[in-house]
Amino acid sequence: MKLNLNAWIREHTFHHSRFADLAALVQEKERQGLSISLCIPTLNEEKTIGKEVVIFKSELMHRYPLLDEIAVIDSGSTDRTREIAASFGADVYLSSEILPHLGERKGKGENLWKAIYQLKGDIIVYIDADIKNIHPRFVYGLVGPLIYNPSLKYIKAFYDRPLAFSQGIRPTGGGRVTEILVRPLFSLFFPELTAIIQPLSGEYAVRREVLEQIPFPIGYGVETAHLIDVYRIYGLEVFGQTDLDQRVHRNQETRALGKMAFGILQTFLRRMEAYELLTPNTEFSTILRQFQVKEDQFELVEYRIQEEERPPMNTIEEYIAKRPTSSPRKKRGRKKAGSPSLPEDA
Ligand SMILES: Nc1nc2c(ncn2[C@@H]2O[C@H](COP(=O)(O)OP(=O)(O)O)[C@@H](O)[C@H]2O)c(=O)[nH]1
Ligand SMILES: [Mg+2]
Repeated sequence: MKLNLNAWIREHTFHHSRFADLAALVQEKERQGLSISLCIPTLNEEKTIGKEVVIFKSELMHRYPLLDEIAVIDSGSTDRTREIAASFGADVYLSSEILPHLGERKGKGENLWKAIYQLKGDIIVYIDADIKNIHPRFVYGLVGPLIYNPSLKYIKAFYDRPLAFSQGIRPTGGGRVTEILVRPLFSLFFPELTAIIQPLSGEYAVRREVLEQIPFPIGYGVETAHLIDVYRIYGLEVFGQTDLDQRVHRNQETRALGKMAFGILQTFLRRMEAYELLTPNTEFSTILRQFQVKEDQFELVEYRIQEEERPPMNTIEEYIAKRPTSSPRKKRGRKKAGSPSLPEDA
């Protein structure tokens, strides 16, 4: 399949500065009669939640009424997260108290799902609570494309545009789990989704009509599931992505990334099954798509990687003819040449 994603990337990739005229943004939002809710999922985020709430409330509610609602949905923090968020004026909910008869699940995705029920906005914007360099752009950069483009429905954040080094271009894109797991999987089975620079970013703005019709993994699979399911319903055209410059947040250690990858794989494999994407004769794509930065621009690069396989040597005629004969004792119980050489189940 010949796939050219560059036109999509040009038209659907924004920089937050395009939406920095907040008076104009609010005017257009009000003209359309849209309402917008912010959801911040939390678990023990007392260090960062206060500043997030203060900045969004003062800039995007009082000064420019872009947000109609600021909600913190908490997974049962044992620190002062809920108390601090409430003291700065957020609506604070315990995830377990929303739709309580459906039982309690632990994980970020659970809170994002409960937000659809609890919050009122036509658009919901999700922002992680552990961002250390918070700024109003995290919100207006994501809702801006939805306000100005009625055909867009799902806007993802990306960040950390890296610099081109003198010895070449530093390859970039997402974090480690994105580059090692999600991008190769998308390259194989959903090549168009490789146009999304950071598929696992925790910040996105979405229209309610989309959120209410897709399932939500409760843990780390939620972003991957969203991309696949929204893509299957609407195609790539409804997605957009916004460069939010730098984001500083907690860094996870490698073992935590393993847990994240494990959840993502479960989510992914379930979709492979549901969409019947893997059958005995599935042809794999051999193009891996990554991003690199060239002259300060993101550029999609393609690598053809074909992992061909050689058969077991004991199926090769020439090998069978010259194979050294082993000693009689060793020979007992051995399989005939040509039979599968993998160990059998015990
Ligand atoms: N890990 C985790 N995060 C949660 C949970 N509930 C809410 N969160 C919030 O989800 C957001 C993302 O979590 P984080 O650990 O930073 O994930 P990462 O940014 O993908 O590495 C943060 O705001 C957390 O406070 C939960 O049960 N587990
Ligand atoms: Mg984080």
